[in-house]
Amino acid sequence: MTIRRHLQGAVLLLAAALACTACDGSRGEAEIWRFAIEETIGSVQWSYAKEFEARIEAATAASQRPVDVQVYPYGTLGTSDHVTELLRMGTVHFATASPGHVGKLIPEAQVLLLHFVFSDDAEVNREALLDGELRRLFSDLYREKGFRLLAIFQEGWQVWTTRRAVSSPEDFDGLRMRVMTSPLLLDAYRAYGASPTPLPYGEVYSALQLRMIDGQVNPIFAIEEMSFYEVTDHLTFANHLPFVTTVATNDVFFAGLDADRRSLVSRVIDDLQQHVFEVQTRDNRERLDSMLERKPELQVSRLDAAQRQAFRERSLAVRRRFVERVGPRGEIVLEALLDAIDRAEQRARDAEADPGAPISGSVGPGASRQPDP
Ligand code: 6CS
Repeated sequence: MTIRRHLQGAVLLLAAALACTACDGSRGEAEIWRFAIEETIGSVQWSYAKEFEARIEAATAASQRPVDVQVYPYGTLGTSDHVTELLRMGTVHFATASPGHVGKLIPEAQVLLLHFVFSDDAEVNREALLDGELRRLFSDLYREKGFRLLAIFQEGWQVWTTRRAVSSPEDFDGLRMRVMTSPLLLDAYRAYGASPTPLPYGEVYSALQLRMIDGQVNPIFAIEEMSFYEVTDHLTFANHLPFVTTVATNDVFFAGLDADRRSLVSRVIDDLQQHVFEVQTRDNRERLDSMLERKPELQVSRLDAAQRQAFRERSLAVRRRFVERVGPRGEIVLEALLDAIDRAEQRARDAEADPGAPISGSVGPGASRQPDP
């Protein structure tokens, strides 16, 4: 089915849903906000969107026009690309937009796909993704495409899930690795000698089962709920990249809300940062255990410093490739990300050295710029 036909179908589906809502007297006055996510029911994005729904609906329940947030999980409106297009058209009002897919439309967002740029410490990365300058740059890029950026957050370490063991770049030689559809991911895996294959999320399981691909990469919670572990044998933590997503709203829709509703959205989104960090930490831990219970023969390995260094060295050329592909604005966002990580690492070091000291914002070149991981 073409994207256009699929979108027409999705728009008809939404129109029908809206008509039914209007038929329901108790809901006739409700203002519908549609939130589409790129993951299935039970995922990290699902928890995020459902919490958004609960908080927005509770806050507006007593008002003249309560808000009814409707969450559309992955598949109900098509692939990630379809969801992005529906957000652009204003058919959905809120959506998650992962750089692994939205990087086709906003090439600079692919900076969040570069390997071995982030800290090894998830708390540091959380801080860095809240950095004001980084977010200002991203906000401008999103505005150019008709979106308003609301949040950037991580969902856990990307973990390689493969049929054969991969502890060195040589092990990737010729390996058909499924990647999300942003072009930079082709460079990222070619640098290791792999043969990257872009596919939508919904096609990964059957591609692994049919041996059209040899591996894929995703956080643990996704590997569990999409059952990728059933059709692979090795899980490898290289901690080369956290899975990062963004949340956006349609700019025209958002500008049309009254000031109270806009600040309610901002408040809820800010509060959800902590919520989603806790959800992803818990889900990634618990689901590794549950996968191992179901498939004890699964081989789980964590690369050591020397093994990571071999991958890191290969990955450095991809930073240059990113700037070549994206141009001067790519260089600016890369610098901003590296600076944000440096600052967050410095603050973490200061806090460790003197736990009682006030948090400083001092900056210095940190591990993200150094040749050693
Ligand atoms: O691999 C993917 O395509 C998807 N993975 C996750 C964890 N979220 C959304 C994304 O589209």
